[in-house]
Amino acid sequence: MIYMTFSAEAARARSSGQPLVALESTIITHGMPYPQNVAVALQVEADIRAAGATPATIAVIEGRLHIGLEGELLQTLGKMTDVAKLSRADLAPCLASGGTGATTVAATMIAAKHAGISVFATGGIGGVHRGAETTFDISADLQELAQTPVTVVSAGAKSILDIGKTLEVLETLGVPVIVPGQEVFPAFWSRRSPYAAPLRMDDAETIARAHGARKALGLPGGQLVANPIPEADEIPSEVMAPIIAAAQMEAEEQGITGKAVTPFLLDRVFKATRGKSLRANIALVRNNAVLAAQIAQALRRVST
Ligand code: PSU
Ligand code: MN
Repeated sequence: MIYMTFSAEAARARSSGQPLVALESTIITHGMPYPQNVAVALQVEADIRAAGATPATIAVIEGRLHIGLEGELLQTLGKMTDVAKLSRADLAPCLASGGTGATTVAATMIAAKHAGISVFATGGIGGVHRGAETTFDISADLQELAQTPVTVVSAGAKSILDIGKTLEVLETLGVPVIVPGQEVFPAFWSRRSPYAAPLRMDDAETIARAHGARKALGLPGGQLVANPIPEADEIPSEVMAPIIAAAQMEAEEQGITGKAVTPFLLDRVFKATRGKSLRANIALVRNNAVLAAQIAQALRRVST
């Protein structure tokens, strides 16, 4: 038995068939420092409302799966320093043991599906880490995209990952990777990576129709939308490359493994750029929230 708690606005949207957009909580607890994390989470929720949809930030609090964090919950979560990071493997055990944790892309997709939400906005997804040929470090996010029918709007993948290998795995898993407005796959802080966009779709309507067509074909899994960061907020990849390389080296030297790798790298990069990367991160998440709200609305139009 899973105890789900909907925020009042999420419950209202659900019962009246209004478009909902899911948001993850690992980006709050492990992706950005306090207090900016809470401010950004609230801002992104406001952006979704302004764009005509209802936000639902997802987390597990004391054994309950929360779809929408109300009142002080977001603040409390954002302040916690050793909160668990829940991916696919961790979600059920955390619920069963009455624990508290933040959901990754994979776990947020599972929760969103469970709550009847088809669209989810975030910053970056997990993927194939550099050196995965020896570490085998491949995020469960990729498998989830292959199995769970949620369209995830990201800004591509950070170059803490091996973007080429990440795209190869997504192709093997049969996940549609859609880039709006350009022929090149974006690299999170920068609009361009060296890799071509597997698919290009320039409007929310088409992305929503593709989501529906996949379902109609009886195919499991979702879609990954890789939305380029707005031009004004971009950081050139030459600036980020040495910082990422240094962070990577440090992770190796300190023997960081498993689920600690991504948070470790993100933290090092934020510190090394003195907040510049945080500003870019905020801009791209807000940009993704607006596109996700448009897709959620389009989904409602194309499926009725
Ligand atoms: N990449 C980012 N920012 C993030 C994450 C990844 O650029 O905040 C978080 C997301 O929650 C993602 C998770 O689902 O890290 C992936 O972790 P792992 O690599 O351990 O699967
Ligand atoms: Mn990993």
